Amino acid sequence: MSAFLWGSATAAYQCEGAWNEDGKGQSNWDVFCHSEKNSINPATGDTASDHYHRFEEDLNLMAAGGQNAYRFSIAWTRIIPNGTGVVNPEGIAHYNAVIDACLARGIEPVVTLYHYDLPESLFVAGGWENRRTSDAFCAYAKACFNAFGDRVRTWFTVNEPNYDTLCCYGIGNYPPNIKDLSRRWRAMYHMLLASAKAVTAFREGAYQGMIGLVSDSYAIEAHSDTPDYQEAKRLADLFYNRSVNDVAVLGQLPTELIDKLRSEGQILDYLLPGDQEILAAGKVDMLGINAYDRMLVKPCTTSQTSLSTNNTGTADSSNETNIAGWFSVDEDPTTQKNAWGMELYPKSIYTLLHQLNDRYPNLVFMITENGVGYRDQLVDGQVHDTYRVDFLKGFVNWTLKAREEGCDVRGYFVWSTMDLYSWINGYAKRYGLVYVDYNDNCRRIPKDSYYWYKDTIAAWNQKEGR
Ligand code: BGP
Repeated sequence: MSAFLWGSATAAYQCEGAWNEDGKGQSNWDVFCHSEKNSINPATGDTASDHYHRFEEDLNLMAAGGQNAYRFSIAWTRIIPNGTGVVNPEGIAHYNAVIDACLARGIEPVVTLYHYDLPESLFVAGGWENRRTSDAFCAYAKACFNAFGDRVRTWFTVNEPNYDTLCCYGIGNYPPNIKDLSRRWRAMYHMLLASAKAVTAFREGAYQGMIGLVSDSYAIEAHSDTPDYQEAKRLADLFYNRSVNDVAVLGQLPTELIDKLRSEGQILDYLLPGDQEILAAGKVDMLGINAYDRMLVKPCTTSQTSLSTNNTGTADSSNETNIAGWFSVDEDPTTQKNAWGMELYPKSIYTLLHQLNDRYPNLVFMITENGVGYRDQLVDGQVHDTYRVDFLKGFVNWTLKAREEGCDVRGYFVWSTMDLYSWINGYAKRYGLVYVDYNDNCRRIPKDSYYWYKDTIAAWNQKEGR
């Protein structure tokens, strides 16, 4: 059996910079971050962590830290700058260099095709609300399989269809900044359709390796077990988890979801004849799980849907989720949280893995992201992020326990490899194992968590006799 993947993860827009170099087209995030709509933390990814120019240095640090895998995303706008049409050879050359640099260091490249950044031309034509985007994505995916499929063995189609579309069309903090969940369901459906089409193209091309989708899945819990709380849990599971995972893993949109949306009067005219076959053919080989926190839910008592999120890391801002007719997100005053209100609750990964394993027996899992944001401080050339070590240690231990108990987890990736742009939160919210000194030419400084991770991987290898 191949080695367990111990790695870390990034996404193109968040770390690459070089936003207008080597023939790259503009993405919706380039345009949004350059606009006045980007008002909460008006930072851009223009330079970001300068990873585009420094990937070798970053890979050297990964290799020196014992990491044997790197999850990164490809910027669609570097490969097909206008979204459809001509392939940009400089974009292909860049990712060839990244992939080759991984392999030269014994690092398995784990590629995500889509991580939030959509070519602007497709975005103005309706983005994911437009079904044609799913065909454009499939053509882009084929270009990537064709160029990199001889070396990349682990692929993911789309990152977080749930969270991304919830921010784009529910909370409204990501472009196109809409607050209308009916539009969210449409966009998410097309993303899932796009993923299924790409999975089929991967199989038809007979490429080696595995392909999956990355899902932000949640352990759904509640303070009470009364029937109304049980119903809130069922609906939250449908809303966050099954709406994505059933489609990716079982190849079908849950009937309960279709019924629920219809009962709200939504017109599901985007469900077309023939789609069921597309979804059924495009079932994934594995599910990537981005694990940050659980969902503690309760019955919804408001008649208005309201969604907000804390993008400032201050008490002036809050996280609120009330989905009318579905559920509300509850709070546990006894658990610790970071400044952005995220619960620090490592056991959630154990509960989640078992919940998913019960629902989808024998499914292969990969923890594609796990991490915590803090305003880390560089003091005397060091970053003592003991809070992050505690958090990650808890998640690793609970993941391995679930694995020992039969959940087929094949890898674990810390979010993030180094500090990078945090969507809307700017650069103050840091996740990296490596500190990026934005005031000093993006100098890299490994944090305590980097060394902890290195030791953890070394201990694992020793135990496994590697
Ligand atoms: C996930 C995304 C990542 C990353 C992470 C941290 O949802 O896949 O891209 O950003 O969350 O979230 P944030 O940066 O919003 O704090």
